Amino acid sequence: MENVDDLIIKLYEIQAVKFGTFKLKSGITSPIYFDLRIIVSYPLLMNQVSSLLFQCAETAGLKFNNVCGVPYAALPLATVICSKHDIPMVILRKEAKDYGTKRLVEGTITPGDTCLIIDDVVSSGSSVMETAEILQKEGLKVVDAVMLIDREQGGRAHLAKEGVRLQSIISLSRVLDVLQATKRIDADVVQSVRTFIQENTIVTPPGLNGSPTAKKAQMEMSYRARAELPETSPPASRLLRLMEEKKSNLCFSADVTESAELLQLAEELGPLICVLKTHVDILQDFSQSVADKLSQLALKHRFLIFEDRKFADIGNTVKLQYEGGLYRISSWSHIINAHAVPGPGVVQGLSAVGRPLDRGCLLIAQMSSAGSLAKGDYTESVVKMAEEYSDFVFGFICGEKVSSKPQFVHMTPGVQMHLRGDGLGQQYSTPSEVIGKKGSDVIIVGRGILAASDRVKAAEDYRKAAWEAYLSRLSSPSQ
Ligand code: 5BU
Repeated sequence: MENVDDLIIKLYEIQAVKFGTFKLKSGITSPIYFDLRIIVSYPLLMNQVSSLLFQCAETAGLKFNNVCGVPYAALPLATVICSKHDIPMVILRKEAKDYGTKRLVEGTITPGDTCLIIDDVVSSGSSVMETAEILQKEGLKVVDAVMLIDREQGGRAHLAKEGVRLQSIISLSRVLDVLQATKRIDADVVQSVRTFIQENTIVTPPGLNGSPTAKKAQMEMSYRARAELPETSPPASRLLRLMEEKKSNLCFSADVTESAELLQLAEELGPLICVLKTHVDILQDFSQSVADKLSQLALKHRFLIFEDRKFADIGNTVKLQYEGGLYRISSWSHIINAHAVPGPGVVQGLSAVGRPLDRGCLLIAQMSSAGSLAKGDYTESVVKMAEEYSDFVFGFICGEKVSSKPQFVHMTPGVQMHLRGDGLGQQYSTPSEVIGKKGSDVIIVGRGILAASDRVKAAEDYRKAAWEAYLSRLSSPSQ
């Protein structure tokens, strides 16, 4: 390989880099796709890329005792490097096996050793961070990572804040320049990729790198960027995307007792909201046709339906409650919520019904009512449970941000602009407090809208207030 430009052309020729319309795991559509797994079919190229990665580490003077390639693309690359240069390697499992040692990392580990992470492509940096965390749990230190391609989506700054230095060989800009200059792609394609990257870049607060507070500081990502993370589940990704598209982080709590009014509200407020929340058991006249009509309105106005059922029983019972009965909630509600009180069985039971349908669940980590017992250690245990079942649980009902993991969505009830309570224990905060100060993502508003003389105008006021709080949070380095 003469130089990096030749490598780019070669990668394009073997279709390790492709242009078109690619649905990413998160559901978002990207105009460019890298897949370096194909490289195993081209041994010469595999050797060349491995050599480049090793040279890059050497030139930068990196010190390490062993190497870990992020599966699967970088696994053969790490193997070649380790074999050629006589360096011990560790292998990461994608999932812990459920027999034998249950380890996530294979290979001999000496706690205190430094492990170099190797990967093919870095975008947000979160998969490098996930790998680093697993290795660190095993006692290894991770200070450096070497990547073949940097998609220039803010991963470098994100990793720097977490104490991991990134070296990369090829930038996305270089890929575009070389392929355009050699007439392999045209200006329109280049522009569409640049726009996509711009819109999906992590915003990292400036001035924090290297400071002692850097590790603690929360990286502020746009909803769109969070939707695209590989660890974001399909329901969360769908919600985050439509929030960004509709510029709405407002969930309307349609607490009315007649179906006709519910459907009218869904029709009128639908364009302004990202989620419509129901309490189906307060409707006097529920029938399957109400659920069907609501589903049609959800499609028409692009909002998700959230049945606020607060499941809280043993797994087998909640499974029956979710799927069957009069309401057949799983057939029409995209989102449900549950109390963690019964233990993981409640999530397992719900997940058995909801996951095959691509539904998602919010765990109730905190409540808005005065004297709520959901606080402190309880809230922390709820967050742990969510992390354990993150293939179905995609977020929380809470008063404030309870998890720093960007794939989780935080939704907060008890929101009004003016009132301070309802005489029955409800406590209110304003949209700007909830989104701007407490770091939640979505406000849930019921009577603040329902009690207004002009409900559409009230909904628009809440949408605007919550959206502006989100925008100023994005541009504020102190958040
Ligand atoms: P309000 O009218 O905005 O106060 O209605 C709040 C809605 O959110 C209502 O449907 C409650 O059942 C729901 N809610 C809540 O207020 N507080 C909580 O902690 C949870 C749900 Br969980």
